[in-house]
Amino acid sequence: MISEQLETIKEQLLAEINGAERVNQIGQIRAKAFGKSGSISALSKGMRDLSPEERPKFGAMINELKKVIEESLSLKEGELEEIELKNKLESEQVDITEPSNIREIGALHPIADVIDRLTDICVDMGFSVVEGPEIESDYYNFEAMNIPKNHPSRDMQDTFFITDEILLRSHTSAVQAREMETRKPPFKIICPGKTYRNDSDATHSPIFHQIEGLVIDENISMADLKSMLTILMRRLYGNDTKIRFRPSFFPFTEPSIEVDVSCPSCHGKGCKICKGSGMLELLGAGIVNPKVLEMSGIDSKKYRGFAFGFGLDRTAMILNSINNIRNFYRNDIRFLEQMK
Ligand code: FA5
Repeated sequence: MISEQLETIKEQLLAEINGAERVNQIGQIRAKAFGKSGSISALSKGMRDLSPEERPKFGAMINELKKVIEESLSLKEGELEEIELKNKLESEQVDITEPSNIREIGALHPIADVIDRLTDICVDMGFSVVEGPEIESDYYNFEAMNIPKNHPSRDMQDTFFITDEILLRSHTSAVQAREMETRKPPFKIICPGKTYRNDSDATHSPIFHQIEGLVIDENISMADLKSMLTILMRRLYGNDTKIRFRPSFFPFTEPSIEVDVSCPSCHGKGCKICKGSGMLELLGAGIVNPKVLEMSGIDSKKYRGFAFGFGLDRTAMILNSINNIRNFYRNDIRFLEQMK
């Protein structure tokens, strides 16, 4: 009786194992055979009803059955695992000949790039970075810079006035007085930002960018200013660029200088861009006028200072050999793409 039962269970289990199509079915068949209420476990329990003489014989038959079923399960499991792996590899295959999605790489706008470069060089030299308002009062833009109302030097900068007292700042020098009023010397600051003037040609734009530098300390001299500017220009343009210091005039510095560098378009030979001179004016600078120090509450007997104002658009033109300043403001993607 038990032997018939055993044979039936064996056939059923083997048929199920043969018919299995997925690895997880093998687990289910294993539980069905060897689990607590599994068919082979039930046979083992049935041994209790046999006589002591019959038990060893059927015990050996059950062990043989267990062995056969376990071997078939393992064999089938191996086969199914192999098939599943093969199917998975085939379905997940990557076609390396497919064209890839090329991601566009952006680039900084040349002026933003110049601001970053100059700021990094100045920060290396110990300057702190400050900001000031673009909509400025007449006082900070002109009066505190020793340019009183109706003074002819106001004509040097064709300014956009909003009211009699409020204007779009025409230079970042407006930040000087704001900082001198609040800081205690010695200090070194730079202020990069937008500036506005009623100007427009190949090297002048109504909106442009400057970076203002101001150093206030004891015993400051023209030699400090010239050596600092030389180091700065060399780090920015490399050692080959020609640099020219010229005497100049600004009401807020005395003495004053202007600094020119060789023209990017003709490399010093003279062309339309540089109006035949071979050089482009890049910045104004000088020793801070003692009157400006006093107006901002700094003791001009104890402290001196130097200041400089770089034109950043011109700097970007020279670095990228661009011959028309308007290109920076046209937002032409083809122009910007060349900057990568
Ligand atoms: C000034 O603006 C002074 N505040 C600079 C200064 C600062 C002098 C501190 C002394 C001490 P200037 O007007 O020369 O100076 O302008 C400085 C630079 O700004 C110029 O050399 C030029 O590179 C740039 N610049 C002036 N106007 C324009 C414009 N319309 N478009 C583009 N760049 C300009």
